[in-house]
Amino acid sequence: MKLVIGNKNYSSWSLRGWLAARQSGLPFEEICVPLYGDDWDEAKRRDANLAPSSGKVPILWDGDAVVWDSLAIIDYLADKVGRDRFWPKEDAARAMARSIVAEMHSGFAALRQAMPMNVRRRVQVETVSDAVRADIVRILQIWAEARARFGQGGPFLFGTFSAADIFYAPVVSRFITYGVGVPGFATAYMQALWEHPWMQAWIQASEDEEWTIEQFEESPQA
Ligand SMILES: N[C@@H](CCC(=O)N[C@@H](CS)C(=O)NCC(=O)O)C(=O)O
Repeated sequence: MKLVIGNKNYSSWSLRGWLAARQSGLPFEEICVPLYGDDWDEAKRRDANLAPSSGKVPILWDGDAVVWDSLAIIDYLADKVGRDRFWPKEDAARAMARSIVAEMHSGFAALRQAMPMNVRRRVQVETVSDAVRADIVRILQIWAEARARFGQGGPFLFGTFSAADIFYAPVVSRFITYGVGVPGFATAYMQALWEHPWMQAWIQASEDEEWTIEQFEESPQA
């Protein structure tokens, strides 16, 4: 398999696709492309197979099969290696995990726009808009419920590492790098996720990257 991803420091959807590929346990080759610059547009023009359809990353190639969306990548890999590797076994837990992953996939636009993922960055956000605050409150509510109802088996949202953690990993990065204050239970969860060996590998690679994208280095918007 081949996984096309963007700059590790900035590309939150790539992080999800990459964690999904790691979670599958299958071997894959990683193709990292610099996003948002002329290089990326040029690369897409040169190689129509690089980013078919949406022109966005992550993209998983498995022989002739191509999957161009992070959630579809999880579904595709779960079909290949078994649902239990990605989703909780128990119905009530899996129902919630599926719902919160879908909620992340289709929502939280205010948070995403105001605090774009930037793994290397450390800033202290002083004020946030009502819309961003509402997103943060909703995420903390989701984490609290998942941890309280289903988190007994380990430090992650549903105990063991799952698709839910894959989808909320970029949020953990944002909360850390923008200095978002969170309650103790959330700090413990964020620490467990941040210290996960795959996250540590991604963080290290982000720090080693030389690309800088100016629009994501500007002061966070309230
Ligand atoms: N819904 C898509 C979103 C993918 C997406 O927006 N990717 C961004 C990078 S994080 C991208 O490729 N941007 C580059 C572009 O739009 O040219 C998914 O879940 O994978």
